Amino acid sequence: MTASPPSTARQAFYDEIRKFSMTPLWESLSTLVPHTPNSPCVPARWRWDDVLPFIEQAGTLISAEEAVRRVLVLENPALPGKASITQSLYAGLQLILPGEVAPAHRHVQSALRFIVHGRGAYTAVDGERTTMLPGDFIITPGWTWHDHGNEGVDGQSEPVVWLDGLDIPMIRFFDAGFEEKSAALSQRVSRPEGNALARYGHNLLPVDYQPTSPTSPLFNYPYARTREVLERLYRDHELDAWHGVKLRYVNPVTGGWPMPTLATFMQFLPAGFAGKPFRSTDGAVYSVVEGRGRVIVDGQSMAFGPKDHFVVPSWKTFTLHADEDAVLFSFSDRPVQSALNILREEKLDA
Ligand code: 1HN
Repeated sequence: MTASPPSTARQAFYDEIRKFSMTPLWESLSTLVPHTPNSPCVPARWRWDDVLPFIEQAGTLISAEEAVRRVLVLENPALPGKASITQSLYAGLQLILPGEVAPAHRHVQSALRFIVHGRGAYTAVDGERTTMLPGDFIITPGWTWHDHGNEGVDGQSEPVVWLDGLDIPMIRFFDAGFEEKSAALSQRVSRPEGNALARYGHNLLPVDYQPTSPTSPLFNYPYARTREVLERLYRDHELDAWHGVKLRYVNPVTGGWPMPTLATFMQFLPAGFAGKPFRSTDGAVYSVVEGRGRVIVDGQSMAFGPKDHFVVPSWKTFTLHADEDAVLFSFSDRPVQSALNILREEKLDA
């Protein structure tokens, strides 16, 4: 890849033009325009058993209110200091303890929440609260007011941990980030819980409904429903040799992705599943909901179990294997790559 070092005359020339903020393209052309994608990111896994004690410790060191968001960022080991799990994606694990509030704010970045552990926290988005239950996929659209709290459910209160997925690196890339803090700690509730699900979650829409944003107005996709569909389709033999039973979440208004920048998926791998190799240009972050198995990325095997997280970088060939019935949530930057017409994927047969 790298050619021989430049001659003394050329190097002197490069040093000279450097002072005028110029650089020779021919020394970096093959890196700038790679023959095939060559992600600097590495496959990585965060075991729940390793992570949980640190999350608990963070809970003793700082409150949700002081932290604003008490999150341990999942950083790609090859991108230290970048708060990125891939070049385009941010992921973190957020903790909210019973009685705590994470104050209201809004920002251009879109966020997804995937509930990993505990029941009874809520998130409020633009005046509507939704209770978070494990396996729920919840959306905070860009520039919507949001705050979180933990008041418990069914008289029980426990620490709640969720995966945050955001498009932070993309927004940073475009230098397009804005943020605003609310004067109120928690926003005023203006609609009853379940209103969005009633309006948008039943293959019906209010007759005069006009979308006001590209993001799905359905902001909680409950796990109970998702799980039932996976089970049903598995019974109906809809198993893909690469993906098992894999579904994409949709915006019910458009049939497109629920979020403009992030794609989300849920898949079921039956016990004994040994997937065929797959690669795509959208690297993906996985949250394991149920079951144990392995992901093998470029020959590197990573075992996974419930509440573990792992990342598969762009264009790395990988296979999924399940020792037990397994359910995996994942997200990627697929909507952006599709919009730019650069998405490529390959189901390999080897
Ligand atoms: C944010 O607003 C949340 O609202 C979580 O819970 C993680 C990471 C970076 C910037 C904003 C939240 C975030 C974030």
